[in-house]
Amino acid sequence: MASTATESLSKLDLNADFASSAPNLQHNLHLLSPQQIELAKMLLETGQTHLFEHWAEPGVEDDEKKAFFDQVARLDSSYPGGLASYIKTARELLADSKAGKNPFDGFTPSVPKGEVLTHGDDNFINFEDMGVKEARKAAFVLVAGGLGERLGYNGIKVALPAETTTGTLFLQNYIESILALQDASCRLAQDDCQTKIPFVIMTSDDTHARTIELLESNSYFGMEPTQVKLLKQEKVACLDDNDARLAVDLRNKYRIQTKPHGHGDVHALLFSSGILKVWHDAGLRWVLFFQDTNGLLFKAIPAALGVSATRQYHVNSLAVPRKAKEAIGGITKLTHADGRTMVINVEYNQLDPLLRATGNPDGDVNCETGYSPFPGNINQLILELGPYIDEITKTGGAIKEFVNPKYKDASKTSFKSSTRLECMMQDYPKTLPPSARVGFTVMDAWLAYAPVKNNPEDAAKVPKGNPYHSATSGEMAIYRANSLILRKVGVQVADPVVQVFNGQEVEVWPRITWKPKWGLTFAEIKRKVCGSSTISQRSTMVIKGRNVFLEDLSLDGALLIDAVDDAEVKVRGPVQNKGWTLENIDYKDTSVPEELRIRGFKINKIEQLEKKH
Ligand code: UGB
Repeated sequence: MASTATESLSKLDLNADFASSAPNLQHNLHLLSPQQIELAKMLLETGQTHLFEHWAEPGVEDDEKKAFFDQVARLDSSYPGGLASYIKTARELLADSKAGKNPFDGFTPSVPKGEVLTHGDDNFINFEDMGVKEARKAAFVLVAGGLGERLGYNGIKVALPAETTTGTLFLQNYIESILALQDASCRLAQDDCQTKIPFVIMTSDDTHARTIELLESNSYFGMEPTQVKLLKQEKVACLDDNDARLAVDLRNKYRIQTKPHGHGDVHALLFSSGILKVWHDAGLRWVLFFQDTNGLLFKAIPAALGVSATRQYHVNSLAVPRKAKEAIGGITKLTHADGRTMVINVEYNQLDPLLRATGNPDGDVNCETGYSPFPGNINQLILELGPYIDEITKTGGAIKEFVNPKYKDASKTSFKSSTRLECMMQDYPKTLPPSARVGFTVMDAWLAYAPVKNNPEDAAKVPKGNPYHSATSGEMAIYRANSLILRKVGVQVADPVVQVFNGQEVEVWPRITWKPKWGLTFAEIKRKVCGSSTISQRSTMVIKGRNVFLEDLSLDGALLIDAVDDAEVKVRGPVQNKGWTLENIDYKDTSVPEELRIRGFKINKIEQLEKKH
């Protein structure tokens, strides 16, 4: 025993020279495991000596020293290429940023051509039909690691109600929509289809535990727990200066400050989890990525998936007409002076400078249509699994990163606060070869996009005519979309009234909601509505069954229809009652729960007709 200890101590002495630049580390080396010593070497070689400046003598705070290396090991293993590669890339990107280098240098932007869909026409119906057929070969991936600082909500965003008429939560809506697609796709398949569509949720330390708790306390909203897999993203190290010196946590000198790396992490996580291969072996063909708070999303999914399958797109991004300066990226064709081209999202803060730098002195402005000529990226991506696996096997899922330091002054030598590298999932096509089939699909925003991102105060300041992207507008958009869809299938839905909630002027349509299994596609809704029905503006209608048929209904009040899947229910005749009303509340009124307060209204359930079957 004694001789082994002496041997290893003498080995350590021989090796300890590497730490001569960090005497405080050198004194503590005998506390470290061989793996930790390797990590220490890497830190010194990458110019991180300062991390050990505050280290105490052996015997003091030894547990903290070990915890420091646990953190370094985590940061190292969760980044493709390890921490050394992170620091190297950071130095390069910080140098480019200091030099004011434009990441799009040499590229000229132009408006790309994509598939533009019109809701409800034959083309749309055919794409939806194709999309539903393909859905049994799809897997869904929700990126939900973001805290939503712009929204300022204390809980996780997927736990917010998408609308408060039924109180359906975002996560619930997503799961019920995937299950409805699964059923519809299997029914079309006509074989003994037992497909369970896989659903991955990317979480982070900020959201992981609360996402599990939400799923478990709601029995996974009807999904089989084995269908759902959570992948947690790790944060990345913060950087203190242009030399990419890692930032020491001010609250604990044995920790490195960390911040989120962005939704681009999803690709590396899917790759390292091995799940893509499992999907491929199971015969899956598509991976659909989506974000945490878009209550309209699944109205767009069947048609978009149909476009991917028909056009054989390796990458298909969903887009909506974009208002200039709206905080969503613009899908742009970039042509390089050397002939290279790519169709890619240019993030909202980069589009304006890029346009100005390339001969468009007005920058990001609306054209004669009243919209930016660049379609707005809503960050819903459909990737074909085979080519996706081929690509990320090469890259390890690493996505091109960027850095956005806030400099103290024009010398760009120091930062106001530490920064870090970030990456975005929509930058995946940046490494693809020119032969890759990269396309996009544009749909109306009323149908496809109503995220909940802004807090009431910021939403109220959004320039007139631009979308609020608030809890208020997100909920109202669901009622508007459902009303417009019912109008298209022949229901006379009354015009909306304009009301102001939390300082935002919104159209209030009848509060019409349905479960995804009732109306997944336009054709299905059309099949379930016949005769001549009317719905007044002050009405509320909730459809919970699958086989509910509206026939000559005249609704002026609140009607709730709940039916088991097998029951065929016909809803007819006049229904009139006092109904449900909207009552204004102020977002500052803390006596009201936060998830209601951020909308600026609550629903008073005065009188309703309930039909249960
Ligand atoms: N997210 C993570 O899972 N992890 C992270 O580290 C960060 C975020 P934001 P953002 O469609 O509306 C995006 O913050 O990044 C999740 C596109 O980049 O809501 O400002 C997070 O939980 C932009 O091009 O959005 O902007 C959430 O689900 C535009 O398309 C998602 O990532 C815009 O979204 C997005 O995070 C949009």
